[in-house]
Amino acid sequence: MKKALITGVTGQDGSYLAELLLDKGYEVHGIKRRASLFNTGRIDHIYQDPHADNPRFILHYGDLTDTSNLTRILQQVQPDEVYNLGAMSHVAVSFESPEYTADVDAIGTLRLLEAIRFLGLEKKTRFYQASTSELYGLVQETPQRESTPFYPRSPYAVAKLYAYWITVNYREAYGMYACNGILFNHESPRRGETFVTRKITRALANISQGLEHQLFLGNLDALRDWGHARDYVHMQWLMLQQDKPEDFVIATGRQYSVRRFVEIAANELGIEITWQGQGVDERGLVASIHGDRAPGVVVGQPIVAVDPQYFRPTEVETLLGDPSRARERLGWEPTTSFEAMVQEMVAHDLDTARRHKLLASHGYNVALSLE
Ligand code: NDP
Ligand code: GDR
Repeated sequence: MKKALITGVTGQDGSYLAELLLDKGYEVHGIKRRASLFNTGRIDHIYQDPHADNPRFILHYGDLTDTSNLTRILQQVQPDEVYNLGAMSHVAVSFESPEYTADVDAIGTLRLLEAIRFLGLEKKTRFYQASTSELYGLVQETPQRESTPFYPRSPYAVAKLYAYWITVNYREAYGMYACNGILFNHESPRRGETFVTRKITRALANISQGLEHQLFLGNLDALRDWGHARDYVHMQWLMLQQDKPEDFVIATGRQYSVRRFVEIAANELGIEITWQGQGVDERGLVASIHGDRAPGVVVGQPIVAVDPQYFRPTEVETLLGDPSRARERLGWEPTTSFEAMVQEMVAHDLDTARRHKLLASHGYNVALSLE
């Protein structure tokens, strides 16, 4: 039985990857952080009783800032594969906490690689690094492919640049099977609530039920290549199953603006919006409501507004990936379309909003869960 260790197992990708590896018969170890509240909501459905005979899903407390902790876990688990998905992954927040971001995202990667080497596991343990399209930042070529030069535009992206190159360096210097997946944005109903897609689907679902009135966003014109996280974790696994380690761009090759994402998500809820104003005066006005999915919305009411607090000091305006190499060498195709992904996210958040509305109508306080 193969053993895998996942850092960031409690995150969006970690949860889908753990499911995938358990399905494939792996023994899966995950590193979770100690928090004052439970932070395992995304993996509770696959939890296994540690007292049972031979559990295949095992959680360890740990942190990417803690060398001795990482070394001890690696020594204990002796994994065949390590997936380094743990990170301070929010680009905007990285401007607020640049040093911590560097410690976790850059040096955390070095700590893992060095621990593998220190323990003499460099010929046994394969290593996947969660690299990112944010490396392209101020884009030098469109679409972006493996050979496109990097130009990071945030403390997050600069930290990830270090992680990218230290992974390449350990591969070349020590012959490790170590590779980078340069993944473009990928989303799902499990996406963190402060990333733009989930922020939109969650807020619009709440607005449709009259639980919220307005959604505040930053740059509506940013362009992204959005895929589904379930497809992308399959790719992470595939990258560690090849004869030799290589870096791959994983993307859909299609691009949409944040504004278009709002329109498509709203339309899913039976809301058609028209845009008025420009820049920070921009408002998304409700032009019409069709069907019965948005009983809480008043026609003509503005439901989207731009708030400059969500603008970034340096923005990544446009990202579009070219996944040809992954298609040719790994036979990979995304299975979920952009439209199906938005539908799935909206349906999930509408279901939650309806339950909150029901609870509120019976006197329960849903404020906490709407924060
Ligand atoms: P999430 O933010 O959903 O998950 C991040 C995970 O990292 C969480 O489990 C989090 O724990 C954990 N983590 C944060 N800080 C630490 C730390 N100091 N020590 C150990 N673990 C830590 O990210 P995603 O699942 O979306 O992304 C997975 C990886 O892929 C990240 O590295 C991200 O940067 C990268 N990536 C993501 C893309 C995307 O579009 N989703 C695209 C390209 C790259 P906790 O739950 O306790 O917060
Ligand atoms: P990104 O994702 O920065 O691409 O990083 P995010 O969803 O945060 O932003 C995408 C674009 O939307 C614009 N935007 C807003 N973003 C947020 N979060 N909130 C808003 O209100 C808002 N309004 C407009 C942003 O300016 C940006 O242009 C994600 C993360 O998962 C990274 O970890 C990963 O490496 C990259 O994707 C690929």
